[in-house]
Amino acid sequence: MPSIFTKIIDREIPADIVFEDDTCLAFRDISPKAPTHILIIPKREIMSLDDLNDEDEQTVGRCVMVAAKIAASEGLTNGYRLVVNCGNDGGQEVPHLHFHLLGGRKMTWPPG
Ligand code: DGP
Repeated sequence: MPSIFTKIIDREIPADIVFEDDTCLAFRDISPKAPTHILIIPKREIMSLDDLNDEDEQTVGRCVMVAAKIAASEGLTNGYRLVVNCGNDGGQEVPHLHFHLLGGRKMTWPPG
């Protein structure tokens, strides 16, 4: 199902894109929660972790690899956090699977 992220993939709305390949797109979060806050999304319209099927394994793996590469290119040598919110209790607002790459400050645990 198309969401606002489909519009970003299709360049119908602007975003600060930091990486793109055939599988993934990465862009800066519009409301950053850390000095570096980048969203990595699959181009395929997968609503959430709960909607993955076996064919998505490589896609999800690619997104995680891309997140680690971006963390390096953003200079997050002191560590970072990769987060996926899933469903209501998980705090997911946009119904298109996305990985939050957060860095540039010390993270707290447990998350709120
Ligand atoms: P989540 O709560 O996990 O669904 O996070 C959705 C994130 O998406 C949230 O941190 C804000 C971000 N976001 C929502 N709309 C836009 C947008 O139009 N552009 C960008 N760059 N980020 C967006």
